Amino acid sequence: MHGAVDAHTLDALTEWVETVQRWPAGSHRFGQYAEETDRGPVICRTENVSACHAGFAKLVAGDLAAIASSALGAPATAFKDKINYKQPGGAGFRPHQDQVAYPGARDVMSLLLAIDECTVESGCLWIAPQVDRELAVDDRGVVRADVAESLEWQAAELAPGDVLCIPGCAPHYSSANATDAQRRVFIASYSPTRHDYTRDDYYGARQAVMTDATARDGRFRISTLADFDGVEVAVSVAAGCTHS
Ligand SMILES: O=C(O)CCC(=O)C(=O)O
Repeated sequence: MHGAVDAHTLDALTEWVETVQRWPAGSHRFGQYAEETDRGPVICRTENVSACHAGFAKLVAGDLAAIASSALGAPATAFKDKINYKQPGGAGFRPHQDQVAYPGARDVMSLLLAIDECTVESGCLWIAPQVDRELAVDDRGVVRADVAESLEWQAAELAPGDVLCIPGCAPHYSSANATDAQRRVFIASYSPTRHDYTRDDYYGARQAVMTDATARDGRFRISTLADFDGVEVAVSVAAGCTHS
């Protein structure tokens, strides 16, 4: 969807992202993650942004909820959101399905809002929109390589302010950012309001699944699945948020 947010909102959004991006790694209790790149450690993701930022909270409950409701054909409620920064040299994500990644959620629709230009070179999303069922996964929880190779992938190049709707079963992946510019996106995930699946449901389950999975395989993860290809910058996380 081109120009899903107007120029005024896009300007505000860029300012909000820059504020959140300055939060130190480990300072946000839901996750302010950093990765190692050739240029040094950089912030790669903020999880549950709207929990601590009124501007993002309004966008998630307002304009983006209207788009999600229309895509789902039913009133939609957000249960998750995040910023992926993909700074120059920042890593990509292996093929995965959101429906598999979000414990207990049904009929998921994620909305990816481009903050910067997303091109093949900067690591835009690649999506196989025709898939409507859960696919076989490997020990990381991502789509098995042979299955991923058999799919027809489309590059979703986006301009700032564009929104890509990602149905829960649509596999997607992205490559590393090979440019000198940031490729930041805001992603909010919804399910039909009638399912009564809440932000507390999701974030409670997420923490438990991630703790168990990392205890089992020792892998760095910023998601329930080990889909992120980045290299960890280990930080200690306080029980409560310490960013301002
Ligand atoms: O930001 C990206 O390139 C990948 C987004 C995604 O699929 C995810 O965060 O799970």
